[in-house]
Amino acid sequence: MSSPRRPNIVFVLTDDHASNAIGCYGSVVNTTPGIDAIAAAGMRFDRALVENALCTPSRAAFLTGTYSHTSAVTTLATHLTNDHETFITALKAAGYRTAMFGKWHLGHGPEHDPVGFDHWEVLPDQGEYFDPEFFTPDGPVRREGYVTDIITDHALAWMEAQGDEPYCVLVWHKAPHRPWLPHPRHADLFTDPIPLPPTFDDDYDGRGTPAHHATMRIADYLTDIDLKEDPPAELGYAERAVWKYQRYMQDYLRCVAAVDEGVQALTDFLHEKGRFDDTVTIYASDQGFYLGEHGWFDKRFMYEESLRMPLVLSYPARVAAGGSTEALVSNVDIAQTLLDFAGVAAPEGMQGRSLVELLTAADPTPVRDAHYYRFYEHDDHMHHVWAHYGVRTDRYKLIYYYADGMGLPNTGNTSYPPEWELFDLEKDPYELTSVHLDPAYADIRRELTLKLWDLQQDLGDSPHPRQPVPEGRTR
Ligand SMILES: [Ca+2]
Repeated sequence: MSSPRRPNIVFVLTDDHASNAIGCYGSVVNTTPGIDAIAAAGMRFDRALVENALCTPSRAAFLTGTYSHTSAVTTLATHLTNDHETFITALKAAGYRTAMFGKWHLGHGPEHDPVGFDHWEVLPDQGEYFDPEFFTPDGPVRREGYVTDIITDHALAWMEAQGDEPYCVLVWHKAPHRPWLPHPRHADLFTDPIPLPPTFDDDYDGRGTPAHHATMRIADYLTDIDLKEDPPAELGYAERAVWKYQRYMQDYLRCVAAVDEGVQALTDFLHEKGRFDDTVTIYASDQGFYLGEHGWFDKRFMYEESLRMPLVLSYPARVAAGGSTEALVSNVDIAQTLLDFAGVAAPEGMQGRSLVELLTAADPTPVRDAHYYRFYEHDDHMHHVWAHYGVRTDRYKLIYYYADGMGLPNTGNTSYPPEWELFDLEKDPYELTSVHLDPAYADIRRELTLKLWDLQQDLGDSPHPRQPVPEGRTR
């Protein structure tokens, strides 16, 4: 008896696409029929969390199946060295055809160029929206057109050329990353007022210094380049903030519209070829994003909007349609999940979990009881978010801002006293009031402090020297 055909893998990753701007996650600001169709044909993950809410480290986590301290890709300035094994190198060694199109952002040159791919064409660093240059093994090429469309079209052409052998293609978009330049064909979308999120006027009362200190407020920190036009002169501060939100969201959502069309084109192609059912199709973003929640744009914080990435996956041959799960899953899990579906052993040292049982079993065992997060870029010159780490369980979140750049690149030198925050997500889903000093939460705080300490030991990370050793543990 011949074994079942190994699945194709089509992995679409976007940059900074928040769940709150995806229809199947309940968006009230836009629709995304292409992405929603993947969820409808498979599984929607409602608690897919990143281990570091920043472009470069998150990409490394997806590829290597490891946390930032293991890959050594902690900030935007630390790039992935290509001696690492990834799910791509493992798939290629197992006979898969492999290709990469789009945003790489893991460094360039002999030590950092993509490895394990039969074909690759990647944007230099952040890349450009219009007439972008791509780096390829044969040198740089400039292509006319809109970046999202070019990435999709080139991926489709490569898929068409693969014939019947199993392949894995990464379609990793730049969009909808700042500065949010949409295609002119979408210029008429989102001209009606876009609803404000409930925490748009957040004044950060109830949180520590870091939320006050960050410079991500839409009202104050979006630039002329972001907004592309000046607010009407007669507007007061509050009205101007709403005007900027509307301007920001229009361009952001128009960029998403092109992404969703590209996703639709990819799944249309798979359906036409009769391959949708035995293809693992994934849509995810490298982290979440603030779409006016807490008054912010951008990411970085361990708060829900940036911690949580959208993640939907279809594979009709093995995964039932229309499912959703609140299991705590992570971007470090994707590498092992894809290898497991392909029947390829994960390289030693990967630190995630395969989600195949969660995706296919009627009564799966829990994936994990707590998620570990760490953000390293301390007080950078643009966003001024403090470095921090923490743990999130089903109900609670503990965050430690150790307030130190630790000499890492792209981090500030200023030093502040460390601070803690603790949130009860059941009672306070918007994370407006830290209960770290509330005596009613003393037991929870103690338990989570131990959980965080133990997770760091288990994963091979080290608590910051400033953090006191919890009772019952040693450094
Ligand atoms: Ca990103």
